[in-house]
Amino acid sequence: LCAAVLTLGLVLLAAGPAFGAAPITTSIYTADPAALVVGNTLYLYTGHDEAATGGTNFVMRDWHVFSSTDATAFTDQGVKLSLADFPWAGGDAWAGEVEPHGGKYYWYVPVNGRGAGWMDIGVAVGDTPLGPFHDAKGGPLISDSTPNSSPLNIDPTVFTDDDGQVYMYWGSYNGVRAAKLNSDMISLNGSVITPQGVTNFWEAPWMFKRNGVYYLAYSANDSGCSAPGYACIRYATASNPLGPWTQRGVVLDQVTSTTNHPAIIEFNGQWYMVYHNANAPGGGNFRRSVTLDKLYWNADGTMQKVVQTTT
Ligand code: FUB
Repeated sequence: LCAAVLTLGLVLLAAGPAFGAAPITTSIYTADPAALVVGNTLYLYTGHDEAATGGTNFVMRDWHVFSSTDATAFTDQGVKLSLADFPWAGGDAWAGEVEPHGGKYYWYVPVNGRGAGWMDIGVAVGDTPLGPFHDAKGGPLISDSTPNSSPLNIDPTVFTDDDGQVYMYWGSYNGVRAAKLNSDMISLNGSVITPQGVTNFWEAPWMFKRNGVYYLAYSANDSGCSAPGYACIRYATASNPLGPWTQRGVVLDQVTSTTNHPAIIEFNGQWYMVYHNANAPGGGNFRRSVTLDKLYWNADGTMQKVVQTTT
């Protein structure tokens, strides 16, 4: 018996703790993670998939916040922002991101502002990472004069450089856009540009900086990295926050959901790829689950492809 227990212990030790592709929750379906570290806590801001079993479109009305102090066990802090917080918004609580600034937390979200095809970007603000959050502008920060604009105004990622200048990237399908934000965080500083070199861009940009290099990870759906209808996560690097960018390859292969959405962050000395898939029981393309896996760097500043754990 002692030998059996010892063998089992050694096997468990060798396998290490279960980690990764397990969803951060199975109580609800979550998608489109954005990650933020404040103090000793990792916050994940997620969308909330509410499509019925077999549903063929997104049903998304609010956003949740999850917190963790070990990147393994996550606490659902509940609905911290919803469409009801934007009286001018009609639907589609899609992929947002939170950026701290001046002691406040700004939550940028794409919403359907005026009916099908009209995607706008709004911004809410709160005094803590958990809010409470309220509409900071009373209307969209980004909006278009036509429906089904090209690109759609979705999936904002907001990044603050070392000099304090804040940048926002967003877009979908037909390209990525970028602009500087003013220090009020609710208005643009200058014009909207089309950054160069972001090849195969589909949606879901995530911008960050490491060792003086700017990184832009994003969802791509070219045949070089994913099956038709599915997406991989590519990334590019630049020496300037507005580009031009150089394509560096695939950091995450396609997952079990058609869409994917990256958030790359360092927490307690370990880098993570936070993303979503359809692995939760009853999951699907419109019933997704946020998960995370460890991410490792090469000495030359490129990222190793993330291994999607299955435990
Ligand atoms: O969740 C709705 C949309 O699907 C997001 O805006 C995209 O990033 C994709 O995940």
